[in-house]
Amino acid sequence: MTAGGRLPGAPDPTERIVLHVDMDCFYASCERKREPALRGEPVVVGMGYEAGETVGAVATASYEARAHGVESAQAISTALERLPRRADDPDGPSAHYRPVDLDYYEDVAADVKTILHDLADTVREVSIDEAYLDVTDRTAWDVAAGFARHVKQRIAREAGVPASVGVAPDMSTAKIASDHDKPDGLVVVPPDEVESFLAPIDVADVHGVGPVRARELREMGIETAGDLADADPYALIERFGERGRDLHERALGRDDRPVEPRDDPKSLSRESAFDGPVGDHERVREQALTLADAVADRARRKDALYRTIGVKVVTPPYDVNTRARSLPGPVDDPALVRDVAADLLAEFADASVRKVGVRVSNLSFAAGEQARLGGFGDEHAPEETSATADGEAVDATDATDATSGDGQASLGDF
Ligand code: DCP
Ligand code: MG
Repeated sequence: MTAGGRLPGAPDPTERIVLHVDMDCFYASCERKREPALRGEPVVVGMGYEAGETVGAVATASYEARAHGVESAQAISTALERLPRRADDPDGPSAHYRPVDLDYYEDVAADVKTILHDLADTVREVSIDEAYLDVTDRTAWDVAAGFARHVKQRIAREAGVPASVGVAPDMSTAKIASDHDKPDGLVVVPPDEVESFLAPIDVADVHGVGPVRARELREMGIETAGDLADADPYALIERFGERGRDLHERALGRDDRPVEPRDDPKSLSRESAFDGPVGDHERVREQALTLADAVADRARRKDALYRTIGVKVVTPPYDVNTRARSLPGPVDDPALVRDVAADLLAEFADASVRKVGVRVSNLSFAAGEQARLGGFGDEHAPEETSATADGEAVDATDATDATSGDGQASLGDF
């Protein structure tokens, strides 16, 4: 592999192995996890939808429903014309309609992200159902397909939902690869196949090309990524400014962006699942106190103060309950995290519990050293506090935190 036109010292993108994971019809798959009778059936999940009503918009549809022309962002009324409710038309083609239950989907997403953090040191969570992993140190090109299969299998087995995976030397190509053979896709594009893989891809699917730019490119006779790669970069720059140069580079599979975790979490949390529902409140409480200590420790290491302390309790079948208490001002107080968590948990003393979590949120960040004056010594090793990864690899719940960075929709308390 040659270094192309890169500056000396710039990272060689062909040295990296980037994996992109995107869950298949994610909300619908979550509904199937909760309700296995929906497997293999057309499923439509509606935002603002209520049982028996025609209001709302399609958040997602299972692939069986997509085959009938139902798609994301469509009005539920349109979807119902294409695929009536099962109960209304038991004989013809029909679908199961369900309202969005974001708490539950975020819970499943947190399980997925935990697995991803276990599989890679560097994970960039992009949305509730999508992430990039830098797996350069975990695999090699000749066994990358096996690694990707392992990723899919672990997600399926441990989180109970299907994913599509793409592997490529850069983020942009990895994303196109994960989308290339959906659902249940597994596409590996080694460095020497990037150009030929990208060439026939529709120009609208190139990273950074939205519908408007796609139309403009088509007007210029550019239909595919290959056309874009062959286009005169100066003509693209003239038309689109510096962005034109980026597009040209992306079409060639030249995307040097490193996989970087999103920083500045809105909250910090830890959670753990029991093997099965636990009715013994003392056991649940003990687990929550351990999690409280872990969260408080984590906040301290990040020099974070918190104003809100919360718990999450998942009860059968998969009901996600969250409770939180806000404090008068920001604190760094591990004993208080324990006390508040135990107190909030008391409401669930008679419940059987699948999973428990503790969260601190409403974070503010103290200025570096100041927060250390309280006597934290060398046990907070500098490499732990300065590295962006900062142990996130094993923290289940930072997964959801980073998801929250993307939008209000996923900014729930857990
Ligand atoms: N979503 C939404 N409204 C949209 C698009 C998506 O509410 N207009 C939600 C529902 C999706 C989830 O986000 O399940 C993930 O979005 P994706 O674009 O990844 O779509 P899916 O995962 O549903 O399907 P695919 O298999 O194409 O990834
Ligand atoms: Mg998806």
